[in-house]
Amino acid sequence: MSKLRFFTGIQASGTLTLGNYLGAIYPILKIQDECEIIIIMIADLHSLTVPKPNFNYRKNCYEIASLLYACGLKEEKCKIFIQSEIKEHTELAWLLSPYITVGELGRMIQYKEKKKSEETGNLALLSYPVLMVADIFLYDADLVVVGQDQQQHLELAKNIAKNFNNFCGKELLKLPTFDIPKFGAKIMDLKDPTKKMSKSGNDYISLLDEPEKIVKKIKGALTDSEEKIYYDPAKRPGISNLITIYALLNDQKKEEAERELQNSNHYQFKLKLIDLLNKKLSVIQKSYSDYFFRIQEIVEKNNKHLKILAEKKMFLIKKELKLK
Ligand code: AQP
Repeated sequence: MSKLRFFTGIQASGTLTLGNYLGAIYPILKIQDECEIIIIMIADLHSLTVPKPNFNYRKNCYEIASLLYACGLKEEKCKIFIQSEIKEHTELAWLLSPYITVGELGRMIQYKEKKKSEETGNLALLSYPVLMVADIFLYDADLVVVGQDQQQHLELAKNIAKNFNNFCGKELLKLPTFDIPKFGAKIMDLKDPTKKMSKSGNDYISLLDEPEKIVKKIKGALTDSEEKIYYDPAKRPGISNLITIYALLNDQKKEEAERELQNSNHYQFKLKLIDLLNKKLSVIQKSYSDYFFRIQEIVEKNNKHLKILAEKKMFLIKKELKLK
């Protein structure tokens, strides 16, 4: 296989969770060696759609970047950068805005949901998918990986690219392969396993949680009254979520995990899971401290590297639109 240019993004909206790790970082680790370059954007601008008073976005970006490297992404290959440092993202979003209607944006499920919880649908909540589309096309990526809940935004990205390329009469925006990880793509909340585990929620596992916190959180995770351990997300969302986590951390298929756990009760299963999680997290946490110490320097170097690619792409686009 020829070497891929990979792109993905992570919002700067809090500390990374086990959901981010298993749903987003883990799949990247698996394909790391097949990629020529892995571009990971820390999306601080996207996080602004829901303003958080006193939240230190920049510190959070450095924390996330350190954690990503600590999870095993290789510094030489993986270029983690900060979105707001590269002005071409917002500039391209503006240039692409005429190729989508307000009606289409208003139909985005995420917008409708966030609008409900924020009461007022601000303009950024409505228009942020266009910024996401700009992020995607700025680096001519071959492969773009996003979470399950972004499916609808990918369709939007394809439409905008089609409209824009039609207008230009050439394929200026290169359509990448889009991928959404399947099994384990959605890790659920521990107390309410019908909801996604989120860093802005209350019941997540942080990659920086100490062992005692892990014990407390896993012991307190909602399960059900049936003792037997088996996977059935529709009827048994709690236990199925824990099986998913266990299987992914162990590099097993869920059937293998089920077989291994068939003679355990809930209590024994939870103890095994606590042990496994603490082992994984202690390795990540140790490496995190080393990275955090020098992350600013690494990220600044990456920002410069990506800025060159973004500028080249913008030059071509602006030339096509007779802005150059
Ligand atoms: N629970 C999850 N299970 C699997 N994958 C997840 N991801 C996030 N939560 C889970 C994946 O992590 C990547 C980065 O996500 P993000 O930070 O950009 O945004 P998000 O999906 O909105 O993540 P959060 O934690 O839920 O953030 P907040 O609370 O700020 O909205 C994506 O690939 C995502 O799918």
